[in-house]
Amino acid sequence: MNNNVPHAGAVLKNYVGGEFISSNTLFNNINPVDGSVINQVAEADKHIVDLAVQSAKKALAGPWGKMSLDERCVLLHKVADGIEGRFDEFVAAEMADTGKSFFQARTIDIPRGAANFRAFADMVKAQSTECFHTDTPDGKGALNYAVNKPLGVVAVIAPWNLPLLLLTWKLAPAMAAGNVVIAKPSEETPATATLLAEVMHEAGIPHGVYNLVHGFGHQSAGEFLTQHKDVDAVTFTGESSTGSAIQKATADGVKSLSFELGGKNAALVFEDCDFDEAVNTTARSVFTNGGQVCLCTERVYVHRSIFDKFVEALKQKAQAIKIGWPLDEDTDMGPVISHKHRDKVLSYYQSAINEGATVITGGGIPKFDDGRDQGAFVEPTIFTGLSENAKIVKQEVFGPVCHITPFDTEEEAIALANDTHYGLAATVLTDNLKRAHRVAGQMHVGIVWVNAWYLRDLRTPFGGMKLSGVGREGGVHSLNFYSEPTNICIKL
Ligand code: NAD
Ligand code: 6OH
Repeated sequence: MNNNVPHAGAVLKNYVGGEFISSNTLFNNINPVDGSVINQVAEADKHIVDLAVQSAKKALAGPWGKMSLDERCVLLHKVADGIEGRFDEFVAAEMADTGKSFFQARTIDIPRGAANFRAFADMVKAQSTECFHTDTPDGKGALNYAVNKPLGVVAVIAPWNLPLLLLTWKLAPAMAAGNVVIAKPSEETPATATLLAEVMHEAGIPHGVYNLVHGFGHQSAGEFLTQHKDVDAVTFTGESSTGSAIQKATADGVKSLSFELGGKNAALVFEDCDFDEAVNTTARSVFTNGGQVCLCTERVYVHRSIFDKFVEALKQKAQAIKIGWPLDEDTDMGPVISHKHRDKVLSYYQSAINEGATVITGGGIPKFDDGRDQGAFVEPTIFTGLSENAKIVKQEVFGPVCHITPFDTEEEAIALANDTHYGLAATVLTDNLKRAHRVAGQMHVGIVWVNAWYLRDLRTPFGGMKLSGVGREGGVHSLNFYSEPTNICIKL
């Protein structure tokens, strides 16, 4: 299974100041498809994290801080070239760590890793700064203009669901804006961040600009980073509760924070939708990546006049999902990330059943009669019949599951969709243009898709309201977060 996986059987090291370094503590990196050990990972202790921070500071004061914007952008394009040049290795590493399908890794995760570097290298060159002419009593005036400076040492803490995509989504703008970075990938998915260190090295990124520390959150590399006095900013994607812990840990140091957190996203399916398209889009939004995308739909609200027909059609889609080995061309869905996460997803399935849900399909573990029975698979699952207060309707599951509720009026649908502590994304399915604008404008979320899902333009604002995040990234929002403007006022 792991034969073509880069560094299979070896130790994945930290990358600090341009050197790959091991540590005294190793942990196993597990393939969730069959529970096998892919390789071991060197956990960074406090000393290694401190070395990374000091190397980063040195690079900022040295070659990276002195480099012209043009030179920096050329290097970022070289990093994108490097990812593309080692494309198959990145795909194999991401598939082994996550169990995601070959199709998804090669069409979404890894291409976006390269695209993030290209996009922000181009966007930073097009960035302008503010300029104001100011009247003064002597009539001669003053000129105000802002210059952008990097924040400094930026800790980038990433989750396991889209490992390279989400790490580079933050690394690329941070580096484009001139910062030095310390990447902390999830302990579940250390491989592509390590390959990226090799690419950075080969591309000629000056030593200390990109540092990589492996480990966990609590009392490990994650906390050592957020508590480090010389880390100037923390940019984090992950669970809302972890965001809260990081907010507490960074409070004394008053660091800049950007958080992309969890979601409990709704899809609103109106009676005037293109029915087949609405079913296809909803199936994609519920089951892509085994439901392990923060933007996935977990609550579906369907107009009562088409409810039964829609539930039946989505059931057919769920039952047609091919679950299996990542390398099989026809595999649609792999396992969830780990046995621990599978237990969590299954406990939500059980709570739905205990609360009286109707199981439309799924609800358990698929049986294969081969090595996959040792993996972390769960069935794509659809429930109906629960009240809006049921646990599975309120809390983020992060698995291939949704609950479907009927509604009668547009007002009711909007109220149901907004009745959540989260506020990341919503999907509106209707062919009525006025309704599309009216409903989309009333969603309390950062992103609304109308007749689409996960259609991304990297220039657009991206982020969440309420428990789903703090701030926005994407386009100028990213560049602004990763920069500090200094205003210069010149008396004329
Ligand atoms: P997680 O919060 O458990 O872990 C994310 C990262 O934080 C990991 O690298 C982990 O090691 C680290 N970490 C954990 N505790 C820490 C601490 N106390 N201090 C510092 N670092 C710590 O999240 P996960 O389980 O890896 O990812 C799934 C979650 O991420 C879901 O809730 C999902 O909705 C969310 N997510 C959100 C977005 C978004 O853009 N809004 C994108 C992807 C995932
Ligand atoms: C959450 O799991 C997915 C987030 C996606 C992005 O941040 C992106 O830029 O596509």
